[in-house]
Amino acid sequence: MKYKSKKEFLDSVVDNYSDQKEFHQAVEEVIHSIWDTATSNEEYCKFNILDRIVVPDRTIIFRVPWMDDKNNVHVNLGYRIQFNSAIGPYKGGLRFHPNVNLGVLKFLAFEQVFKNSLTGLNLGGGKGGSNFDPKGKSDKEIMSFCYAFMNELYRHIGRRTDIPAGDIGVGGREIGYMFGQYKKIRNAFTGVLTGKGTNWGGSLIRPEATGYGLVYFVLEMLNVRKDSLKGKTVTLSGSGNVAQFACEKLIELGAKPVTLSDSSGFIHDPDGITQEKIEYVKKLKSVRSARISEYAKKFNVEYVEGKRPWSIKCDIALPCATENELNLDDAKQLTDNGCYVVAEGANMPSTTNAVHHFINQKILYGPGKAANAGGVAISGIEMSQNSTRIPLSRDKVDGLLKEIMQRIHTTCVKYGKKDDFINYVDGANIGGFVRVADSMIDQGIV
Ligand code: NDP
Ligand code: 2IT
Repeated sequence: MKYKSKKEFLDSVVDNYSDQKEFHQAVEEVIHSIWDTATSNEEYCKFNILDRIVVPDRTIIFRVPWMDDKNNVHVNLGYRIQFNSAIGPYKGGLRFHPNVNLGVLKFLAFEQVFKNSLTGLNLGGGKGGSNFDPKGKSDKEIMSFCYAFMNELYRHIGRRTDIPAGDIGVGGREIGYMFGQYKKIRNAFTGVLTGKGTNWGGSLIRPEATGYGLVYFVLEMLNVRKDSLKGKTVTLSGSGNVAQFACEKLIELGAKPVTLSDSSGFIHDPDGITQEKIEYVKKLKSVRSARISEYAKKFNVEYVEGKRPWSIKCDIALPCATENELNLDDAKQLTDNGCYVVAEGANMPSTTNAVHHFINQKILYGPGKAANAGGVAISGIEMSQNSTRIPLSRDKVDGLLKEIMQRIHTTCVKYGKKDDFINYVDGANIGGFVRVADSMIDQGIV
C-alpha cells in the first residue's frame, strides 16, 4: 500500500489539484467511505485502483466563440470531462452557468461515475458544460451558443463514446439545438444526447425522472421505518427541472411541499404548493431569467429575498438547486425543527459538515449520487430505446424508474447498514465503487 493513511492520500489529491475545491470535497467524501474496502483488498492495491479512480480518462477544454444579437463577439470556455469508462460509455450532463469551472465539473463527473454504477446500467461517468450564462439571452443567442459549443464538442462524443444530457441551464430546448447541430455536422441521426424531444428519439418520463426518482427514493427510505409520505410537510430548494417534478410527485402522493427557491430567494406557501401552482412555475421558469418571487406576488404568499428555505419547519427537506446550498447551521436548524429526512435532488448540495451532522443525528439522509440517479437512469433507458428503435410507454418507463430507485436503495442498505442504522453515504459510495473497481481490474492497466 503506497499511502500510510487516508490523510496522506487526500493531501496528495489537494496538492495535485490545488485550485479545485469542489473536486476535493467530492473525493474526500468518497474516500472516507471506500478506504477500508479499497485498502484491504489485495487486487485493488495491486492494480492501484485508488490513484487511478481519482484521475479522469481525459479532460477536454475548448474555446466557444459566438455572436450576440447586437453582433458583439463573445468567447466562453467549453469543457467535457470523460472521467471513467470501465462500465460503459461516458454519460453525464452539460451545465451552462457562470460559476462553471474545472473544479466544479470534475466534482460532478467524479460523482457521476459512482451514481451511474449504482443504476446497474452500463454507463460510464462524465460531465461537461460552459461558463456561459443563459440568463437574459434571447432564443437566437441560446441557439448560436449551442451551435458554437457543438462545433467543437461533436468530435469528442458519440453514441458509443460519450452521451451528454442536460443539467443546470440545459433543458429540452438546448438539447434540441445541440442535437440539430451534431446531426448536421455528422450527417447521422443517433442517440448521441439524451433528454431529446419525444418526436425525435426522446423518452417519455425523462424530464420528470430526476424529481420523480428522488421521491421514489424517499419512499424507500421511509418504508424502512414503516413510514409514508402522506401528510408530510416538505421544503424544497430550486425551482427548475428537478424541483418542479419532485414537487409534482409529492403532491400526487399526498405530501405537502411548501417552499421553492432560486438564486434570488425563496417562497413559502404554508397551505401547500398545488398541481395548478406547479404548472404556473413550469411556465414561469421556462424563461431562464424569470424569478420565483413572481409566485409570491401571484399567490399572495411570503417571499424571502437572498435566503434559502432551510429555516422553515418541515418533516422532509429536498435540496434541488446547486452544490453547497445547505451548510452546518442550516442542517442544525432543520433537525432542531424536527426534520428527519433529507434527500438530495441536487449534486452535493450539503457541505461536508452538514452531512456529518445528518449522519451523527441518525436521520434518513440520502446523498445525491443515490437519490438523484433517476435522471441518468432514464437517460440510459432512452439510449436503449434509441438502439432498439422501439419507444416504451409512459407506464413502462415509470415502472423501470421505480425498479431502479428500489435497486439503488437495496444496494445502499447492503453496503451501508451497520447495526440498526443505514449510512446511505457509505452504502452509495461503496456500492458504486466496487462495480467500477472490479471492472477496471478485469480490463487491466488501461
Ligand atoms: P435547472 O437549470 O432546471 O434549475 C436550477 C435551479 O437551481 C434554479 O431554480 C436555479 O435558480 C437554482 N440555482 C442554480 N444555481 C444556483 C446557485 N448557484 N445558487 C442558488 N440557486 C441556484 O437545473 P436542474 O433542476 O436540472 O438541476 C438542479 C440540480 O439537480 C443541480 O445540482 C443538478 O446538477 C442536479 N441534477 C439534475 C439532473 C437532471 O436530470 N436535470 C439529474 C441529477 C441531478 P436560478 O434560476 O436563479 O438560476
Ligand atoms: O447529474 C446528473 O445525473 C444529470 N445531470 C443527468 C445526466 C444524464 O446523463 O442524464
